Amino acid sequence: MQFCPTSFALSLTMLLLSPVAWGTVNQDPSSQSVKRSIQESSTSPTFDSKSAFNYLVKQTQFGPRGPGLAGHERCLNFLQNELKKFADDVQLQQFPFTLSTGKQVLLTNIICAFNATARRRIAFSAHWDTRLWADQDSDPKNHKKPILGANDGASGVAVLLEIARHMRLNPPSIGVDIILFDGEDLGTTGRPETFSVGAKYFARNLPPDFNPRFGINIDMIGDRELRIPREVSSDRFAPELMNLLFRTARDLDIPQFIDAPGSDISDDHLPLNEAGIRTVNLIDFAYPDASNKYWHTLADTPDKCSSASLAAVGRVLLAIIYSKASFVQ
Ligand code: 1BN
Ligand code: ZN
Repeated sequence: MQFCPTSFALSLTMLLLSPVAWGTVNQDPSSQSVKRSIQESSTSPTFDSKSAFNYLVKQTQFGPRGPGLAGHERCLNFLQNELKKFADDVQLQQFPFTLSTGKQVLLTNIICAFNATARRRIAFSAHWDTRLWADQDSDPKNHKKPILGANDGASGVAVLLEIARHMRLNPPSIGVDIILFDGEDLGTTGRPETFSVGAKYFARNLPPDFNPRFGINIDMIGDRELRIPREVSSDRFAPELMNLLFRTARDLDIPQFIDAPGSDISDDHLPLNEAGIRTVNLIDFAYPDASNKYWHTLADTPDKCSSASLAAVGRVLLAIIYSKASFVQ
């Protein structure tokens, strides 16, 4: 065999970049700029932000998607059909729940596997339901009306649908589980423990063999004025994963990730951590700014969101799937 200096250099670079074995290397070499540029030019996939934003708009076109509403049932059908095009396996986890109003509803978590036979797996999640009550709206007449949830509901799902579509076209070498939780937003304001009904049910009824190395939950990441700080409880549960996410964003020049502490938010990552799956939450809980004036109001509509914001998160998650996941011990 002839000696080829170019392929020798490439092999050496690959050897330097690849973790020796899964889980044994936790040093992300991305601070070394030469390696980084080689790595990203060869492996950093592109995230289709227009397609993602279409997914956001599509969900809102079903109307409010709170449990018991027509939009909830129609959106569930859409999500199931769309994910079946992309995933190896799609399962529904259904269970009854009684709302604070006394009404009985059926909740559905959607659980999908990509590269289903891979042993090394990671998980992504988002909630697909929207709040039944706009109880933070400035007009009290709206407090019992359901919200459209362009940001609070559709944004996280839009990014994960686009990632699912991407994985169909570019099969990852690791396994990826995507869970879309129902019933995240049924809680009573001021009682955070009453939220995340679907994620709690999932955590108490984990599918057999569900064992990802870590999880990343995304929520309220569509805000046009996106700023994602480090959610406080996530830094307690999985500081190395948080470091990797924020370092990846910095290396990719994604300014929407703010490497500074944010708030402590009760969200769907908490039940997963309680079930032993270390999971972080990427959330911008300042919609559109510190006033949070669009949160749980009728103003949570697509015009308050942007494709660039979805892409900021989508690009980081794709980098995790295709080149960075193995750096988490
Ligand atoms: C996030 C989006 N959450 C609800 N909609 C979680 C949450 C619960 C945030 C209680 C603050 C308080
Ligand atoms: Zn909400």
